Amino acid sequence: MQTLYDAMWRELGLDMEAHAGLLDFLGKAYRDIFLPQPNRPKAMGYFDFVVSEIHGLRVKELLEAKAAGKKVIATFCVFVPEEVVLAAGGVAIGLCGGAEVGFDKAEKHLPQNTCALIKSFFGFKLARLCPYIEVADLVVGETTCDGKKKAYEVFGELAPVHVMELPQCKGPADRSLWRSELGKFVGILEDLTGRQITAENLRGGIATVNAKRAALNRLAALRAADPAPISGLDALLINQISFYDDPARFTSSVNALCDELDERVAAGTGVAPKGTTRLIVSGSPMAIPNWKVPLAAETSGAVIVGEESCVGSRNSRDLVDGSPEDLGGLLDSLAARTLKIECACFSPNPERLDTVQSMARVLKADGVIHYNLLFCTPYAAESFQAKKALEKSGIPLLRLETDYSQDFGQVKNRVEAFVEMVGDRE
Ligand code: BJ8
Repeated sequence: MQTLYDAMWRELGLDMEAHAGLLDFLGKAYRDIFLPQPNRPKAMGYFDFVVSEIHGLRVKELLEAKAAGKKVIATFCVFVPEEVVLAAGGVAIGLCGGAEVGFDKAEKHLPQNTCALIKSFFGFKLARLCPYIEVADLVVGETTCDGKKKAYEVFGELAPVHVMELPQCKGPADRSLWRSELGKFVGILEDLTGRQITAENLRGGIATVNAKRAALNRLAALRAADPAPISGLDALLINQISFYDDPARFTSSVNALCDELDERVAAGTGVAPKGTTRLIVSGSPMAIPNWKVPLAAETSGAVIVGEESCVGSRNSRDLVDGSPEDLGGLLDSLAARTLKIECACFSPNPERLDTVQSMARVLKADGVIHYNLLFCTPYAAESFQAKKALEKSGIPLLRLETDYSQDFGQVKNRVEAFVEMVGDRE
């Protein structure tokens, strides 16, 4: 079937047949998973629309931005600061990486036992299925886990890549290394865009991204209510969309949704009855269309009320202090904020365990699903510490390891048993 965007996709060099198949699959999955949810907030209509245009309208907007002289910067990690991209007059987008596509091609460049997220972003590029990567002027990577840092070396042969060196610890020398990497990033973007980054335009970038984070935090806080005013599936979707939608439009849409949720909370209306088993998901990030775990939980009699994840609270919790007057001070603030992120790539990383426990308390969670992408060693290793720490506080934790394969049945069985066990304790 011919679509509005065929000419655009063809020009971007996508594999038209495979891409049509991917969009069909995605559209069907979305219709089956999201639309039948009971009592969805009306304001989810905006996000339904964004997903329906996932490779359409937003890509067209990016091409228009490029025609107007802007640069598109593609990222894969919350350590790459969108604020600096905005200050340079650019647009930041997260890349496709949540589906099992092109793995056969990716495995010609990467070991088979690489996590699905990494294989997916390679697969999308090699199978010519991601319009975002084709639009991007620069991919910015980071030295987080071993899988990613080695993958970027190879990815540099496929697209222009800049890698930021992220330290593995958070001592004074590590902080100064990261601060200098931010300074280097400023120079790279100035060269690419021809626009000088000043205190004024960086403060503007910080304000835009802070507003986006504040809206996401408002949404996160509303989920403490019982009954939960929004499903975990919808909340995860919103966090996923935050990586590629226009930031100002996204922020106002999240705030509009929160206005509706305020009313729901006041009226005691929710997506599941009061007293439904409440769970938090913690661990590796979930990129679109990775919806397996919340789907399993929310079709097993539980509701997800929080995500301790980079597609979740790790991305939004802390704001950047935009008060320093000069560029150096603002970059210091930015560096300080990013180094609060509790990625399992840091060693040691005890703050993450504190965060999971405090989220469980604040959101009144009955249990935690520790979600781990297969072959993601940093989060797999921390899952043992997380289990010990949470069980000490009386909160059960399920260690769940999966990938992007068709194992929904097994995942569902394990989650169902966990929900039943947690429910029996209440
Ligand atoms: S700050 S979590 S976004 S690195 S799942 S590729 S860790 S093997 S994505 Fe991440 Fe930044 Fe950290 Fe967040 Fe490696 Fe694990 Fe794969 Fe991962």
